[in-house]
Amino acid sequence: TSSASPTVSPIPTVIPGPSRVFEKVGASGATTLWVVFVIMLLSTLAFTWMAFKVPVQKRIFHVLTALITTFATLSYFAMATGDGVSFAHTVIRESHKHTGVDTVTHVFRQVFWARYIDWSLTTPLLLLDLAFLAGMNGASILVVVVADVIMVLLGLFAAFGKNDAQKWGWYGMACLAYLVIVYQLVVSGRRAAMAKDNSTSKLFASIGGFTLILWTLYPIVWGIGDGARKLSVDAEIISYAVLDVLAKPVFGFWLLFAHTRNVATIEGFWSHGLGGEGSV
Ligand code: RET
Repeated sequence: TSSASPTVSPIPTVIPGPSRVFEKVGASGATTLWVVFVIMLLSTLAFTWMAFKVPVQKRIFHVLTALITTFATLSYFAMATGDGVSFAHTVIRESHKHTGVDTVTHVFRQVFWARYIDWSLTTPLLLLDLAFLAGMNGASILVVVVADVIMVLLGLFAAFGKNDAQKWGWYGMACLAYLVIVYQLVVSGRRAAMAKDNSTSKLFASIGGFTLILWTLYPIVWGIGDGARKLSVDAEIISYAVLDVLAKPVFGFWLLFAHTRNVATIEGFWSHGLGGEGSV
């Protein structure tokens, strides 16, 4: 008796309420975080061991580099165990002209804020590595380090932006801060390095170039991941993992081996009776 009658227009019994979407870490992301934790830990041990092999006056690059991977080890431990992460909440409203129904979707995406704490401490230390290698002046070092801290903190605000205007507003300002860093390295850094010996200026050119290429990939990953939400949380974790391993341990081993070799060459040069002081 209650079967559908053709004269009664169908009324939806459930009016769709706001829907919720959760974007969070999966198995591949979790494994990646643990793998990078182990890589950072082993690198820290290696850098610390290398530091003890050189006299204390020549340890500055070893100490900087070991500190960088120490912070990364701690941050990856936090992320791998589910610490240092929160959900960023954004509301997406869509109006569907054909149905006249507006839909509201609440998107909750995991943001690993531990990364930003890590970057706010480690990227200044990476810049100090480059600045000391080049022999940059104090004013330039101050500018590059402060611009870097501003960049990372604005990136953190952008990641938790409530709407597109906020998110991309912070992102744009962070990119300007990044341009200040690029300028300082390419102009002040290179000028300072050119005034040093040939092998140091060559090393600065190659390791500085490597740094600029890698660092430029971070805002790109951010833009596709946290920004446009086109990358899954796992894909984002894996992308940053590759970049982090290149920017910290690989950068560190390269710098320490190349610089130690340079110092040895220069000292050999001076000790062969050509006079002067081979201070590097
Ligand atoms: C953010 C988003 C906002 C715009 C810009 C960014 C740049 C980040 C960079 C990070 C570098 C990290 C490194 C980590 C080492 O392990 C914050 C992603 C410009 C350059 C080198």
